[in-house]
Formats: sequence, structure tokens, C-alpha cells
Amino acid sequence: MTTRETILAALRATSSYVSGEVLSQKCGISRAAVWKQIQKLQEAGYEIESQKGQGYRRINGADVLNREEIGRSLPEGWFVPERVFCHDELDSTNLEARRLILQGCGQGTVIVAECQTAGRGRLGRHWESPKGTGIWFSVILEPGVSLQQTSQYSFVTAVAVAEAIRQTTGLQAEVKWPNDVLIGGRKVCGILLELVAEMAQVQQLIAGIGINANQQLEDFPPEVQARATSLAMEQGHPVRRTEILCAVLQKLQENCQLLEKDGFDAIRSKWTALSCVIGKEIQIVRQGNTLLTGKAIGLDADGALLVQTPQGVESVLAGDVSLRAADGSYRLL
Ligand code: BTX
Repeated sequence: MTTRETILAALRATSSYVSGEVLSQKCGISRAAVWKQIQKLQEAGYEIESQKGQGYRRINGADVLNREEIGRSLPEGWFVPERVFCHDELDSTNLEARRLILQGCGQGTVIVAECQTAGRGRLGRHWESPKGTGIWFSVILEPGVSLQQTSQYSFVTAVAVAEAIRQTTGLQAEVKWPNDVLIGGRKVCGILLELVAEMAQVQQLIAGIGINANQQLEDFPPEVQARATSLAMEQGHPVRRTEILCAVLQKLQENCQLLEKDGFDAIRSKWTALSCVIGKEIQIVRQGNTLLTGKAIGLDADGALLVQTPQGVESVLAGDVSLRAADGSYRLL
């Protein structure tokens, strides 16, 4: 164990104070050196209280997204601490994933950033990723599938996030085609799936996931406020980001394995049960234009949304969904 790990383990073991003397003995360093380590931990985001004559105490479980914290709760299987890369700031975790793929990183690599300066949404849109409040991360997958099958992984990812949120918070997370996760009709998570392919064979998939965890309404820019929410806003108290992140990784692994074992039908039925779109009157909008209006009735085998229109059933592969409100207007979620 490093000095830092020894100090953290000693502080984690109790809710009361641990004296500087005890820590200095455990680590085999001076009390002044202990104090320096404590300061570094505080700078890294750990809330540690120091009290003259008593020592040091952790105020609460740290909400720090680092390899050490994440490594303690990583699900077994694909993920190992050595392949979890945490950054204070990145342009985009999906771009970093591409760079790591070029360096040879593969399945189960996780890239996390406390903030993104160029967080990306779908269709070239921007994703707000302020510091310290969200869970902005990408996971590299190597499913060995054809180009046509990749869209299935958008649904796998959305199901994994919704299930993880439900399991860790009890909140009624729902999925919206193609792959947003909503609570109470507001977006709590966006997913950007990108692929690295050669000769029609997918080499890697990058599942980019942005979960609004501890923001308050005023933390969102005005144009996003009406359509966004966070887990903390819904729960009324902050959430532990590490716990949510690790639950998503676990569900992602489980659902990828389910897809491989039982095929897309298994994911499709989970997605349909979690969906806030199926059975509803909707419009499909693309670049501000309404493409069609009808009732969402299901997903086809490629993940296209099936919409019953007066002319017959249409299958939609791309676009945004607006839901019909009680007053007959359509609201883009
Ligand atoms: P999207 O195109 O469906 O959503 C983007 C739209 O959502 C924006 O135009 C804006 O209206 C709204 N929006 C922007 N930021 C937020 C936010 N924080 N919460 C709610 N609504 C917002 C969804 O794209 C895909 C987003 C993926 C983000 C992850 S973060 C980790 C990874 N790295 C990266 O660059 N992107 C992904």
C-alpha cells in the first residue's frame, strides 16, 4: 500500500478522529509528512477535517472520481483498475478513447473526466459537462459485430444506465429512443455511441455516457434548463458518483453478455419495458423539420423505431422524438 492508501484506509476504518501520531506510525513517516499527504488528499477532493489535538477525520465518503475510489467498487470481469483512466479535464472522453485505441487499449477501458471542454452530443451537438458535478465517461467495447449490429449497443447502453439508476437511487429512470435516459420527462443522461471500423467489421465501439449527477437547475444553461434534470435534483440530496458509475459498468457488462447470449430480442424487451415512448403519439424531428407523426409501436431488429402512421408503419433510423402533450402540442424531450 502507498502512504496515501494507508492514510485513506485508516480514515475509512472509523468515523472518529485518527491522530497524526497513529498515522505517522502506520505510514512510517513524520507527522509533518502526514499533514502534507492530508493536504494533497484535500486538494484531490477528499473532505478531511483536521482538529488540533485530535487528528484527522473523513467528513463523508469522498465523491472523487479517481482510479483508487473507482477501483474499490469495479465489477469483476472486464474491468480492472489499471485500465481506468481518470482526468481532471479532457476535451471529450470519447476523443480520448479514440486516442487510447490507437495506443492499443481495448475492451473494458474506461475513461473518466471531471470536466469536458468539448463534450459532444449526437449530430455534432454540444454536451454541457461542468466540473465536479456529473459523471462523464466512455467505455471501449470490442463486441466483434458487423456495422449493422452496432446500433443494438445504443439500446444496451441506455438499458444499462436506466437499470443502474433505478438500482442505486430507486428513481424511475426511463429510456427514450434512440438512447436518452429521462426521469419525469427530463434528460438525466445522454449517450453517444461511436465506432472504429475496418472493412465493414467493427473493431471497437466507444460508449460515451454523460450522467447529470449533482447539478442544481441553475447549473444548466438557460436553454437546457427546461429539458434537463440531475439525480440530485430528483432525489433531493447529492449522490455518490463512484457508486453510480460502477453500477453502470456492471449493468453494461451484464447487458452486453445478454445480447451475445440471447440476441437482440432480450434487450429489445427490456428497452420496451423501460421506454417512455412506445405506445405514445409522437413526432420525429430532424434538424428542426417534422418528418412524420404517428404512434410509436416498437423497435425493429436493427433498432429502428416503428411508427404507425395513417399511411402505414414507417421505420425510423435517425431523428429526435417529440411526445404529444395533453393540449395536443408536441414537446421535444
Ligand atoms: P444529444 O445530441 O441527444 O443531446 C445534446 C442536447 O442536449 C444539446 O443540444 C442540449 O440541448 C442538451 N444538453 C446539453 N448538455 C446537457 C446536459 N448536461 N444535460 C441535459 N441536456 C443537455 C446526447 O446528445 C449524447 C451526450 C453524450 C455525452 C457523453 S459525456 C461522455 C462522452 N464524451 C463526450 O464527448 N460525449 C459523451
